[in-house]
Amino acid sequence: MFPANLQPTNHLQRWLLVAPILLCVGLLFSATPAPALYAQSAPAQPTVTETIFLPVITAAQAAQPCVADPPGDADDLPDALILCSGQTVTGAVHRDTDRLDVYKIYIERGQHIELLLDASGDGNVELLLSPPDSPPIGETGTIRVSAASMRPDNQEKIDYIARESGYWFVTVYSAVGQNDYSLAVTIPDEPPAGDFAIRGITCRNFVTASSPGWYDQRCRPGGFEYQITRINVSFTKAWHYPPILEPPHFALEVSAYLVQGDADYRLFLFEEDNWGPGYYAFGVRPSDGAFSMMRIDRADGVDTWTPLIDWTPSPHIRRGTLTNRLRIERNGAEWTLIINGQQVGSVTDDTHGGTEFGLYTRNTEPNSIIRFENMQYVRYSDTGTYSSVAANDNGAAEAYLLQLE
Ligand SMILES: [Ca+2]
Ligand SMILES: [Ca+2]
Repeated sequence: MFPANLQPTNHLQRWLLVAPILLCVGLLFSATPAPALYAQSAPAQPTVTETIFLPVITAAQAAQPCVADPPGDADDLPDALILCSGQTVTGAVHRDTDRLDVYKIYIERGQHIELLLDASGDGNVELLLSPPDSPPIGETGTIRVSAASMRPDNQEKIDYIARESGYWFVTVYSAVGQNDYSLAVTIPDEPPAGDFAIRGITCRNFVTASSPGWYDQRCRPGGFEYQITRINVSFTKAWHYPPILEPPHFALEVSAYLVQGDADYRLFLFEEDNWGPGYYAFGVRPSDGAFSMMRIDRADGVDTWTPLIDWTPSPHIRRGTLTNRLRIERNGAEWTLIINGQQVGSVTDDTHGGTEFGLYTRNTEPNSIIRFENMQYVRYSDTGTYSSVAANDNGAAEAYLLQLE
């Protein structure tokens, strides 16, 4: 069922490496006389202390070659074609005659994956990422999805951290019409973080609210995107509930894009409640490709904005309505700021602590629409409270069932 280069072979390779070690250990123990546990009168056996160095072979050293499948046409998950990092594949999907092309790629738990889909045609193509144990789409027409890019145009982008190791499925889906596409896949050549928990954040944990003439904010159908419509020129702070950040060491990621108008989009982090002593805001201004990191201190109801990094252009920011991925990593007072996988800055500041975060946007044109999607929270295991978080938050349950229409 599986080609020779699939993960079971990798498991086999690891066992071939580990088995001799276990055999040596087993022989060592079998050669040791049984301890006289109950022979109280027996003299104690002399203890021979000898240090034995066993070779340590880690999985990371057993590099697995990735061999891509030849070009083809797969329409469901069991037939998915293997992709490798660095590869770009081309294809075509049509709403009526061939609406799905399905690929898969091996990702280690904790690795990032970046998928870029660029399509042309008269339709609308979407990009979906499904976890390793996803069932076939089959007759149901539903697919399990952990991350999705469903923009109104054909410039789809997914950045995601794998919650588990395995073959993740990448589906190109024509929602409308005929689309020729190219799909580029990149797994950055960086080791996964040591010990961490990952939690997908559903947009349903953000407030649904509307005020005529001012704003409208809500989760979009499908559950993947949170949309803020800024009707007049002002700003919106939408905060996640319940509080989930666990200082001191965590990271928060979100993808965002402008649908229309002109606005920035940011992550903001704060303590206590939104109207407490202050907060931080890290974000992108897509009109001119700039980012900033601000600290906002509140006293007597007045906010004072202090730029830790003032608006700075970055070549890593995609402009206009294209999707950008924001990542903020905080370890105590140390902050690392990353956009589209590239570090753009770092600051040191611990004026404000906090366990809460939200999404922020400030528009300069009326009727601006901003969408946030594929939010992830990473908790690093710097404290003993980690393990229970990991057990709860790495399950495949954090995927949505999407009905393909
Ligand atoms: Ca197909
Ligand atoms: Ca689209």
